[in-house]
Amino acid sequence: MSNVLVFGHLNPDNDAIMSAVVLSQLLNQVNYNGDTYEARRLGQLPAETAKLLGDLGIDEPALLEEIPAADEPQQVILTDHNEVGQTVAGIENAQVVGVVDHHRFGDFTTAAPLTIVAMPWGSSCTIVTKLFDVLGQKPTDAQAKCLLAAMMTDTLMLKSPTTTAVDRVVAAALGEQLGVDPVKFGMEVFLSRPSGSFTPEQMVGNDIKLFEVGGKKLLIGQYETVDKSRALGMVPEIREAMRAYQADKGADGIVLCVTDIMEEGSQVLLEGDTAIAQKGLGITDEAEGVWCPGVLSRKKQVAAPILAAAE
Ligand SMILES: [Mn+2]
Repeated sequence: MSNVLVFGHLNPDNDAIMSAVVLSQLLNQVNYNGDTYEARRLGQLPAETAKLLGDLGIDEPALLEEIPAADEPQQVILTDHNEVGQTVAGIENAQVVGVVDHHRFGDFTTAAPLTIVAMPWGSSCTIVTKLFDVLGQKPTDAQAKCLLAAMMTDTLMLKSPTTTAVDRVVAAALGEQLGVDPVKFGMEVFLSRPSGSFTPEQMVGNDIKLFEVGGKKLLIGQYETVDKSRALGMVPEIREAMRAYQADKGADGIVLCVTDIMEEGSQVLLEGDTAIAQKGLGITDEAEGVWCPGVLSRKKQVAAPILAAAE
């Protein structure tokens, strides 16, 4: 019997944490493979995640800083990510026994066979919800709340182009179980973020991922807000924070999308060597950033065209 650690990506968002928390609960309740499962986090909890877990009386997952080398490698399941640049330090010391993800696969290799559940749906929690069906279980109301909250933040209230028909059906079913309208429920989750108090450093580092593109290290961050005007009033400070973050991570360039959920678009700011990002997005590096209407999904509308431009 092994104790398997289950965790989402670095700089966790709501989907990264909730997918790990609820998947580990599900696997424990069916005694999957006869092993035990413990959720971990690879960074600070987003405010909305901390609030919902607190309201539901669910313990926050413990922080996992690194996986040390050991005779018997630590078994892990990755949720909401699979790329080495987005996972825990020391991942080479672990045995990845499973992946539950809705992202592209970049550099993923393993020595042993494993379970991969990957669907191009709007959130990893959509996949976790479907796994309840697969394993003959029904989510408790607390689990349904965690799953629906993550679905709504990851799909920006089902508005992001990453949203699929499956997400709509699953969100409606969870909403019906809970007796809530999914979009209204999602709006409450968004409003539990302290949007008025984000510092430029938090806007930059809150939700950012490292990509290897064309032989360079490119950071792509996203700050989601219901009102971009406050962020746009502090662009010089944000750009300074972007330069500091890029230097700290040793990256070549950094892209930050200030995404306005209500206006349905993103102001894109660039620092460092972002030639490939400019090519992929068809924009130039303007001091105030460039407004890209309709751009809500970092994965589909920002990372994907940048990665495609490098090919
Ligand atoms: Mn996700």
